[in-house]
Amino acid sequence: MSTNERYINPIIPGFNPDPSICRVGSDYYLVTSTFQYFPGVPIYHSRDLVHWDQIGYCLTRESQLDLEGCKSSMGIYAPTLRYHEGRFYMITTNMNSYRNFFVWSEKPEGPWSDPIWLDWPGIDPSIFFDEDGRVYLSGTNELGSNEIPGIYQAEIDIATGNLLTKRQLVWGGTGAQAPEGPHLYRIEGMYYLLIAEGGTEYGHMVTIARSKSPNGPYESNPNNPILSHRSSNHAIQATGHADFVQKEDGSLWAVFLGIRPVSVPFVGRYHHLGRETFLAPVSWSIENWPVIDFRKETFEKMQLVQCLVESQQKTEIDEFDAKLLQLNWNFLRNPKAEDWSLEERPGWLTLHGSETSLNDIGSPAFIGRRQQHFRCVVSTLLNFQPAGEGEEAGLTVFMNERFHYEIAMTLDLYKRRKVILRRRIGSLWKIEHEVVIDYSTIVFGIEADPSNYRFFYSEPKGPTKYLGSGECSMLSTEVAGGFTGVYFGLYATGNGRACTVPAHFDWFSYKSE
Ligand code: 6LW
Repeated sequence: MSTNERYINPIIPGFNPDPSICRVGSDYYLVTSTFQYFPGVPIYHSRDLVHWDQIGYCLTRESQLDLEGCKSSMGIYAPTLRYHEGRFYMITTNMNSYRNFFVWSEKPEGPWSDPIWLDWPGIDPSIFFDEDGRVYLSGTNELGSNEIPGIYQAEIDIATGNLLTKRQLVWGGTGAQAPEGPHLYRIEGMYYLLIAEGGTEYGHMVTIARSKSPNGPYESNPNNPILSHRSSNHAIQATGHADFVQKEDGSLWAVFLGIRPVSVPFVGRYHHLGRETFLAPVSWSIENWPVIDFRKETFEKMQLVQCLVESQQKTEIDEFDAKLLQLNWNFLRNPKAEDWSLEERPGWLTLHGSETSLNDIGSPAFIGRRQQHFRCVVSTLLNFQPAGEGEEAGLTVFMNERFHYEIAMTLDLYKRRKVILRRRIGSLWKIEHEVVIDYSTIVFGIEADPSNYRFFYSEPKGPTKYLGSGECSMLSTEVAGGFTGVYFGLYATGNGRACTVPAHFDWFSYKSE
């Protein structure tokens, strides 16, 4: 692909922030942050920088990723992915314990090593392998301390994780808030330190400094930022937190995060799909500074207009007949083995609702996948015969434990089965509609457009009945806060006590328009 060819951005739609990328031969690998979700840090593969397939996760074991009690939007923050002499390294912070660590693997699809813990504060750790064999660790100031905000660096022994030199401030950025997300590169004999500033919201930007030595002093680019959509009416906002990759042809490309807000006229802008991964070419100024080329002229070439209508289309039907869960499913925090099974009823996903509900900072019986398209329809077939008070199973659109909507089956006071549509928005929650049913096998679905979710159900092969709707904006980051995006999830819960019966899901379908 050259800069003249068209491609669709975002290259990885849906909640996929803080991308970090590396190339090995003609293969590209990319990782993103995952916060309270498990497994952690998906690893994507591409041959052309545009089409990406997930090939695994870096953090698949509790020994690598302890999310016990993890608050939403804590857990795994911005990772960095690098390859050196036959090994992939992924370094990140687990904000649940506020500790930095790396894992390594010879195979990007995993399994990855146990964590090598670092005596290193701050967030957004990154590593750089220099040509002379030295390895540099960089990251932010220690949050909540008196350290001067900026990028700190030290040499590290990559075999042990021990620091070899004293941690020192190398660049404070251009003076905007939250200098973070550093990555160091050596390009034609110069060291370039790429960082994010301004915070990950609408003021986000990418800035750069350079030095003849990895230890500095660093000279700030007089034309910083090299990417920002702050104060613009660009359809893609909050662009920042970039990483560079060089193609085999020598051209430089950047991956970075951005958001696609939906405007509600005279009310505000809301994004509910989370921060997504974008791609743009990098050009060089005559003074040898890189510029991320995401201007209006290249906008057309990249079909960014189209991406606002939709991302790359997708139809996925999971019949739950494989031995392992498909890679796109995530749990909330560390799942309990007894809560879910693909074997109990072969060809079905079985969830054993526990006392933990979708309202808890815990691990309910839940599997979810990202909403990646504004316009899409998800549906599932559930077989469930709730027997006790509070037992419930269904389909949720989930931002976090305080912001979620669900269509579900439960019992009414007379122990009759009923379908409910519940919406929880912060401290407010309400069952908006309920309908008594006399069957126990039911299709639940959600139709999404950029502004609304419409909830429907049907008896298998029966007519579709709409139960109501809810605004997407109420599940957006602007309302719900945090760093994640919306998931569609299958779940079961006993709402305070364990369910006496399992919930069986025969299939799950995700169709973008
Ligand atoms: C991440 C920081 C950021 O650690 O948001 O956009 C934080 N940048 O670099 C969480 O994703």
